[in-house]
Formats: sequence, C-alpha cells, structure tokens
Amino acid sequence: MPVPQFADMNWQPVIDAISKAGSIVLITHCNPDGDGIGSQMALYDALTESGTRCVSMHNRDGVPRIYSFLTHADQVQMGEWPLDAATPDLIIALDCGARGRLGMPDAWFDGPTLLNIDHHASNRLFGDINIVDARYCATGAMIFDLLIAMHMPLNKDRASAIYAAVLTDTASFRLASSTPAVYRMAADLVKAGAEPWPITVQVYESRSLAGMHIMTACLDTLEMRDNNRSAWVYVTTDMYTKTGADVEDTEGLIDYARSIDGVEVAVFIRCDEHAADRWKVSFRGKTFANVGTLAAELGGGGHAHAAGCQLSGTLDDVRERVQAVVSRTLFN
Ligand SMILES: [Mn+2]
Repeated sequence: MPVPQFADMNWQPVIDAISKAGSIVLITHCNPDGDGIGSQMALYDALTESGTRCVSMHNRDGVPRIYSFLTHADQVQMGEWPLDAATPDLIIALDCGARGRLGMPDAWFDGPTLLNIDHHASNRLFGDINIVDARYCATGAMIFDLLIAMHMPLNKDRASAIYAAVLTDTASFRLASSTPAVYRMAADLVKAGAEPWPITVQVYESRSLAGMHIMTACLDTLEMRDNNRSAWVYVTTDMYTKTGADVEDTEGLIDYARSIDGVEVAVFIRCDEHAADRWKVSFRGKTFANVGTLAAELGGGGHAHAAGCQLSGTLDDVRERVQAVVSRTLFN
C-alpha cells in the first residue's frame, strides 16, 4: 500500500468539498508546467471514475506539447472562462500561488467555492479552502496523498500523470526536495504503471528543430555578471520570428545558464508573447541563494530554487531592475 508523503495532513475539507459539489472545474496556472498539468490529469481521472459527477478542466493556456501524451490532456478547455457558461459548484486550483495567475475573470470566482491546493511557500491563500504546504516537492505529490486519503487506488494513468508532475518539479529527482519519501512515492508510481523512460522521452527528449535553433540563439545571449556568480540569458520577439519557435521551446533553457561552474543564480528573461514591453523573468538558484525571496521582491514568487516574476519596460530597464536584486541576494 502506498504511504503518504505527510501523514499529518488533513484532507477532510477537500473530501467534503468534493462530495458536496455537483459540478467541479479543475484549473491550473497560466503557461502550465508538468506539475500543474500532471496534478490536473491525475485528479481528473480519479474524480471522473464514478461517472456521477460533472467534472471538467479549464486552463487559460493550452497543454504544452510535451505533456499532451498524458491521458485526458485533450479534454482541457482553453481560454478565459465564458461568462455565459454555467457556474460550477467548486473550482479546484492546482499548483497556483495567486488567483491572478489562473488568468480568469474576477467574476468567475463570485459563486463557486474555491479550493486552493498548492505547494508554493509564496501562496497567497486565495481560496475559500486552502491546502497549501511547502513541504511537498510538487502539487502532484499532494494529489498522491489526496488519493490515498480518498481511498482511491493508483492506476497507470494517475501514476503516469503524478510521475510527470514530480519528475519535472524536482528537476528529475535532483532538487533538495527529493527526500526518501519522494523516492518511495516514485517507486509506488512505477509499480502502478508509470514508465520512467517513455515519460522522460516525451518530456525531455522531444525537442523540435525550431526549439533547437532558439536554444542556440538564446545561449548566444549569455552574459556573466556579479563576478561570474550570475548567468543571464534572454529571448526576444525577434528570436521567435527568426527561428519559428514558440514559448514552449524555451522551457529548460535557464538550466544551461545555471549549469555553469560557479554560477549561483541564473536569470532568464523572455518577452511576453501577448504584450510588447512585458517580460517574464525566471530565476534558478544553485546553493545558498533563495530565488523565491528574490522574485517576491520583484512582485513575483516561487520556490527557493526556482521562481519568477513579470516586469514591464524595455529589456535594458528590466535587466537593470533585476540586476540590483540579484546582486543584493548574492552579496548580502
Ligand atoms: Mn509545482
């Protein structure tokens, strides 16, 4: 029998909210990642098992290509919630630190109960019910525990989705969050049918050729600062146009910047595909630097090793503002 990550969790409020709801919408954050999508797919599979509930999935942005192999990925509705659509009884937000990051109109949240399940320390506790715990390596691991609490066994689909969530949020079981309990969970997931190599191939070994080209263009922008303790790369609209790549193809590029010997903080700045002069800034920390705090200072959030924020202005303005906080983080 699978053992929960944290036996002291109280999942009863979640179980009660779910059993009371006739209609449920599962949602994750804008530009979803493996944890958001994996958590969503696993929970959707479990909640639709009985077939008696009306459960749907709705995200502002589409499922990234590398996660489209997960069962039910094709059932996610996209875009802003249509306000003429029926209001659900319950909205379950997964892996999302702030309500605004869901990318939905405020009015949508007026009627339904909002349940917030997340593992970001920076979570703003925006739900009517908040199950937020930063001890978890991934929201997918919270779903793992929730399924145990609900007495719902793992199957291949649920195990694969949770595996993808945990694999990506632990940087392939390499981050400090990869505790013995996380490896035990991975064993349970594999036992239940998750296949490590096929999932790895989908997630990490399926780069498009355009993606390869934007990678070389991006790495060409590499700049070392702070006495080689910080490494900076960026992607501009122009680079998207030239290579034919899209935002999904930039996934993981920041890790190359961090991988340089001696680099403590990696910074990746990319233009927002929806708005000119708006930039998404990602941070990765290597050892002591807490980039979650760093990002929070710039109005964003995240974890100690991975975080981000959004800023407006010219690329140079943005770099200068970020630089001040990065230097302070490194040398204070
Ligand atoms: Mn996560």
